[in-house]
Amino acid sequence: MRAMEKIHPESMPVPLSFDTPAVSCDIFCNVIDNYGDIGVSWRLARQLANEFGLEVRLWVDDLVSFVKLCPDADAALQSQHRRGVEVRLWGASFADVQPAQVVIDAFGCALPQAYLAAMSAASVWINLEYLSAENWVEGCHKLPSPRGNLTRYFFFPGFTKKTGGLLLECDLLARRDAFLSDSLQQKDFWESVGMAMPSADTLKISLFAYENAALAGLFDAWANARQRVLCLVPEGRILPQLKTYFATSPLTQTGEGGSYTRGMLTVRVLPFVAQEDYDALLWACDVNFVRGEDSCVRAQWAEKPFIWQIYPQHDAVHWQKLQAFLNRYDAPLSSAARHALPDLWRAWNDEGDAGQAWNAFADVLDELNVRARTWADALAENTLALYLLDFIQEIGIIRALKIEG
Ligand code: TRH
Repeated sequence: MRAMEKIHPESMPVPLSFDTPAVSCDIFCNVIDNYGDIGVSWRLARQLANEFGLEVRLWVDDLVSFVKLCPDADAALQSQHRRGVEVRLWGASFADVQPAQVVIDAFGCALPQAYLAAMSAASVWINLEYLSAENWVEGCHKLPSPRGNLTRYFFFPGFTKKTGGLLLECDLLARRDAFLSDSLQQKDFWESVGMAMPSADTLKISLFAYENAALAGLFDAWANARQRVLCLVPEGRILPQLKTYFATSPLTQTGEGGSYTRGMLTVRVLPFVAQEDYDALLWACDVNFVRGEDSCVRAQWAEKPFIWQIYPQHDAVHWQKLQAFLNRYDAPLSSAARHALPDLWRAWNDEGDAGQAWNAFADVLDELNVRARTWADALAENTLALYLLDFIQEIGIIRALKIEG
């Protein structure tokens, strides 16, 4: 592997020099469901390729899901180059594939046998884990797991310096600030979703969600709110419930292009957009409902109050994950906000009375706006790609020492 400069999180990304060949990196993504697995893998692949000059191949076993995030890609191709990344269909034979210097299996997916057999002890092998705010993560981050002559290392994203941090492109925060201070960019965004810029006294909410029986109560609360509420819903799993709500609610007006109005509430359904374009929706709104893992992180970088619908697990361990996050996020809040925020998050995740919980949440929005900013500012020091490259170099040094010893 070519030598990389020691990279510090405070520093700007160090562009790799051109006098040596680029470090090669294979990222394997097994799409289990939804868009989180491919969302994280695709974001990391682009960042490693475009900000750090790695030669990245992204192996995906479900190109149809990939095309949702990258609409100019072709789900029928075995191999294609998109945004500086070689995207390969994971399914074909690996007999002739030369393993990369850095191998990342996203979320513990099992590598193809033939590929594994071709890996050498010199390969740096990382298991990129799911994000969690739980305390145990710090103890497990970077742990080695020997596999024959290979070693696989756990790499845990997280919220502290002792974890792998969060995915954050080097220009994201500047682009966000530019958007927020430029009414022309905002106007362009609203035009892109077929709308005029909403009035300043309209509360704008994005709602990206799994099925949720709490939706009707929430819509009722917004329909009866004191101020206008504009809710933008990316198409997806919540749509059948949305349609049922408006089909059965009296006084609903149905407008063009998938919009519904009832009382103070207007709901508009939006098409699913390319991954790079989703951030503008979060920036343009005052409150964001997000889900899974990647959209939740994006909502945090948007610096707006947000409600997280965590991916539900059968053994209910997601409640511990949710609470662990809340413990960190809530700590400096006033007593009113420390009740209002978790109450709404729990009601939304529990499919309970989110409508009732909403009103208390709305009362503390100013405080939550401040918290969203202090939270994101503190987190921005822990960026995943930089920590990962530091760690890859660390492993390389450990290995070199072992060989010399
Ligand atoms: O789709 P998710 O619910 O994903 C998941 C998966 O279910 C996964 O199996 C699970 O383990 C994980 O959650 C925790 O939510 P997530 O992670 O937010 O991924 C959605 C991706 O879709 C994210 O990268 C943002 C992107 N996106 C777009 O590209 N365009 C859009 O219009 C929208 C709304 C989202």
